[in-house]
Amino acid sequence: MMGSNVARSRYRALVAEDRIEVHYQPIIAVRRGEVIAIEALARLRDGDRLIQPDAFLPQLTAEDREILFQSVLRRGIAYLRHLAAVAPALSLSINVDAEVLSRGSVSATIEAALAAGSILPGRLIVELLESHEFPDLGMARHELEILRRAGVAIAIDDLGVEFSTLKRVQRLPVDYLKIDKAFLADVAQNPNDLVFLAAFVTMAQELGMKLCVEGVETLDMLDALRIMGAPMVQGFGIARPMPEAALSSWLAGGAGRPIKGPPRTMLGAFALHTRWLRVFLFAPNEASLVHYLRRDSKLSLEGFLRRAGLDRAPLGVAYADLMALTDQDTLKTAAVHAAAERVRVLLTEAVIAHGLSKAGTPARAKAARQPRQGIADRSVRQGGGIHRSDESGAELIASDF
Ligand code: G
Ligand code: MN
Repeated sequence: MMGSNVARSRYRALVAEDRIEVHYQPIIAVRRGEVIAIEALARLRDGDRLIQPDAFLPQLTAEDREILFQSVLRRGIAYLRHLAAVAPALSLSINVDAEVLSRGSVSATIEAALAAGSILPGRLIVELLESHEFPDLGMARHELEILRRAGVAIAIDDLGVEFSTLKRVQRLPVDYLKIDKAFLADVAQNPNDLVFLAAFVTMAQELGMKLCVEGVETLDMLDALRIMGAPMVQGFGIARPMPEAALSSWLAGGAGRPIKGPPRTMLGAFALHTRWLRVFLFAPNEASLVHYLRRDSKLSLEGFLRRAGLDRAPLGVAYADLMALTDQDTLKTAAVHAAAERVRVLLTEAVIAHGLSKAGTPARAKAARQPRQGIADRSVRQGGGIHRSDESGAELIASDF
């Protein structure tokens, strides 16, 4: 192990020598099942070793990190140009922290790089990292405003942790939220964590902002997020960050296809019931309640439970009880709520008992246990597996609201 001071000067020297490599991780639009952006992620090359940002970033000064940013930007734009024939509309995400942004030259660097590469500003996303506070908030805001006016999208990265607070969303010129992977990480043990993601989805819709959920590692997570209407996702389950050559062949692997239909996994079923509960809790009047809550509505779990062979299980019985209550002429709200809570508790238990990615066919479960190979490779892009709309008349749940 290198001592920390040795490592620090080594990392700084690598940046100064531009021993920087960029890997790219795809971001997919969930409903279309298509790659719409790639995030540029910096690595440092030291002989055989490829050093990851969590190791080197804390060791660099703001000045080093600005040099790093400039290099990643230049390489990313060159790569977009290289991809022009395969992916002419692909967007590029690059990361910048609050200290670098406060130095006041990021917007000029970006405008020059875009002009030099003939890339439209609308294809660039600047992700503001969670790692630092602003030494000069006025300057940083000024920089962001220039970029926004030019048409560059501004994202809050890793929203919900460290310095990526809701206050930044409220007060900075931001139009894109990237939700930290912490909100998904424990969802197999705590499916109720999806409530936070549902709240972020609603917030982005109401604010007219784009939204990407990070850390999508399994099919279940993708299924649940699709049901919840999350517009974009990123994570090892879709694809790992890759060097240029690997990403180019990954992109050449085929066009995306829409991901549709009812939930395929227990976590997806849980997400659907969470939506049902939101409608129940927030619907403005009884007429709309009855419309949405019924057994034949888009929010119905009946088909899922039947296909999963659970209609006679306690969960299925509890769901039938809930539906019987919604069939009544006058809704008994307290009773409906209690029955819905029981369904939620049983679904929680079922998610925990099944573990992630075991609700599908064996092939599906296997695919999800090997996220390295990528869910999207197999099922989104090539049409096999879990997302194929293999039931005739499948509803496009996610787009109904
Ligand atoms: O949000 P941020 O820019 O920090 O995210 C990018 C980092 O997160 C990269 O270092 C990438 O390797 C990592 N990452 C991307 N997808 C996943 C995932 O699904 N799970 C985990 N644990 N890390 C991921
Ligand atoms: Mn990022």
